[in-house]
Amino acid sequence: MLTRIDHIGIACRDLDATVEFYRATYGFEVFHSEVNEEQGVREAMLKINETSDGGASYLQLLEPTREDSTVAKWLAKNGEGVHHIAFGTADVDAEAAAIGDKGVRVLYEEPRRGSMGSRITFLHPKDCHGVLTELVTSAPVESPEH
Ligand code: V0V
Ligand code: CO
Repeated sequence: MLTRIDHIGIACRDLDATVEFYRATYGFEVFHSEVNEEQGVREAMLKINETSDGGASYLQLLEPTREDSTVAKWLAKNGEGVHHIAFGTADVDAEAAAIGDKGVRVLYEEPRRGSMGSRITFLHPKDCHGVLTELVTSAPVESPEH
């Protein structure tokens, strides 16, 4: 089951300037930031709300780290803007398999590493009415020490 919007991915040319826009305009603060070399992005997660399944919802601001990355290619063609939407699920493997069985192209054979230790995969935008769609299982919440 897909239970929430995990994040909306927004492609930008200058991460620091875009973070500052979201802070100054809306008051959103950076909850987490990292570089994902495999995906070719430097990213900032701005937490928008908590949800009931242990995950939260974020805006994911994405700046390309190299010219041959998917986000750099997308920016060159479209300019800045909404790049993808990500749905949260407790079981990305099962969801990807079930959606793949419906004829939608799943881009990765096995989910890969996403933001904050999550496991992610993508569905081809051409099979999703033009929307690059990501499926995410967030990292398990660590139980408090006793
Ligand atoms: C490409 N297309 C898109 C699109 N990117 N349509 C909607 N939204 C997008 N973001 C369209 C493009 O306009 C073309 O349509 C067609 O798909 C083929 O695109 P292309 O430019 O030739 O590019 P490809 O085929 O080399 O790559 C497209 C795919 C690629 C979707 C396969 O971007 C990909 O593998 N994306 C998944 C990985 C990713 O995006 N990582 C960055 C975020 P026409 O012109 O033929 O009609 S990383 C992330 O989210 C993380 C780490 C996280 O959440 O934790
Ligand atoms: Co994403």
